[in-house]
Amino acid sequence: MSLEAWFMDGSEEDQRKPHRLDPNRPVSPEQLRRLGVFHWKLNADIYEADPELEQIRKEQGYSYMDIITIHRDTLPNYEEKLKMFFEEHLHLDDEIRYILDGQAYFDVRDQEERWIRIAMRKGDLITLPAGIYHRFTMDETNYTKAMRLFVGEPVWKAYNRPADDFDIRQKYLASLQEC
Ligand code: KMT
Ligand code: NI
Repeated sequence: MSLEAWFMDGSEEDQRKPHRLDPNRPVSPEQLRRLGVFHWKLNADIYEADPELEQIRKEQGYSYMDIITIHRDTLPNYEEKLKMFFEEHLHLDDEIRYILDGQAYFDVRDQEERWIRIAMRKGDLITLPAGIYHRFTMDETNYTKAMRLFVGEPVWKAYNRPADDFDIRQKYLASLQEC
């Protein structure tokens, strides 16, 4: 199963709603790959002893991992954090997330600055490249449990847009030109 993604409408309505265009304009896995977004579908029921996950971590060098449960009752400063996650930002490293339970959305900007919404469901492992503008939101179910992976010691620092002067941003833009 591939990821389901679509171009967003421009409405300011509740960020947790799907925000599909009418008619819906799907975005293919190929289009996402061109933006540097990669995906694996895994069996989240066996994440604690999954050889497939182990192999990906080894191959990609994802040495660090922790688990975050995003729900009003489990995450301190829930509202404040959700607000931060939904600010358009970038990181200096890849953002790697594996949905163990529940669901949520990642939004990424394409090469023409359009928002693409990616539906993350149980079993989806995604990597967003360093330097891509993106944001995160819960959907209407308001619950997700995710594994956070990182190459080496994690750096959570987010740079809100505009962050165009960073080398990583310029490097990312250059990587788009190559395809
Ligand atoms: C980010 O950087 O946007 C996040 O870490 C989102 C929450 S983790 C599923
Ligand atoms: Ni992020």
